[in-house]
This record gives sequence, structure tokens and C-alpha cells, in this order.
Amino acid sequence: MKYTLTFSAIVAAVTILASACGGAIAPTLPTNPPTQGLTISDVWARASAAKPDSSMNMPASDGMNMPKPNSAVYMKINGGGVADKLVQAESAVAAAVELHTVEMKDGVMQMRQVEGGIDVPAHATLELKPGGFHVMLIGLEQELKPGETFKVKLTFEKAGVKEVVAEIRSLQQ
Ligand SMILES: [Cu+2]
Repeated sequence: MKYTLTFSAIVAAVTILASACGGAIAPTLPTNPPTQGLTISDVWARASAAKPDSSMNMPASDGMNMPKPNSAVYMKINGGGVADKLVQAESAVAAAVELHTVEMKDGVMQMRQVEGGIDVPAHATLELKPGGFHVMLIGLEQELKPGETFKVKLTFEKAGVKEVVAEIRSLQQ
């Protein structure tokens, strides 16, 4: 009789444990498939033009009349489970950073700032490349030497802030 009671107690305990486990696990099961976040790859920037020759006889005008060079950052943005939007880019290497696109206007390729951000489709790769979307670096604060890297902070509407490293490449390679 004592053995039977003990056995019943064990069965009861196991049953409670099992239901407790089931109860604990069930709420953590995702109701929707997990949303894969977007990823960014192949980030690179155009090397800046060579600085004005300082040996030239124009010391006073150097830096005054010579505008700072510009450059651009390109990358592949691999869309996640939901459509997103690249709304802002920042970097310490340039005085201003803007999101640009290139379009044909009156038979001439012109670039302009993108209003409202660049759409990143879900489950597709958006490529920022020469002749298309790019992160414009206006007024470089430093020379961009091929082989070196610098940081770029990207802000997405849904994915939030992503910091990436751009590799500087020469277009003459
Ligand atoms: Cu541009």
C-alpha cells in the first residue's frame, strides 16, 4: 500500500512537471516565423583625389580657394524579412554626408539627394554602386587613401543604427 502511494505520487509529480514544462515552453514559441534582419556587405569608398600640390607657389590660397574634395560610399544591403528604409548616413571623414541617387536629366547624368531615404526591399539585395544610389561624402576632412578604412553609421527606419566599415578603393585598379 505504501509503495502504491509513492508510485502514484511520482506519477503525479511527473505529470505536473510535464504540464509545467509544456506551459513554460508554449508561450515562447514564435507565432510568426522569425524575422531575419537586414545585413550589409561589401562596403567601400572611392579614394579621394590627390591633394593640391603644396609645392606650387600659392600658399595663401591653399585651403581657401581650393574646395575640399568629395567622395562616395557604396555597399550591398541585403534586405531582411521586412521592407526597410535607409534614412541617414553619418561619417567623421566628411563635413556633410547625404544619400544620393543618379538620374538622367536632359541627356545628362546628374546626382541628387534622395528625399525621405532609400527603400530597402525585403528578401532582396539593394546595391549602392557607381552610377546609382550612393552615400555622398561632401567636403572630405581627410584624404581617403586606398587600402585604409573608415567608419560609416547608417540609420534604418526599422533596423535602427548599423555601424559599418568602408574600405577605400582606387578607381584606377
Ligand atoms: Cu552624390
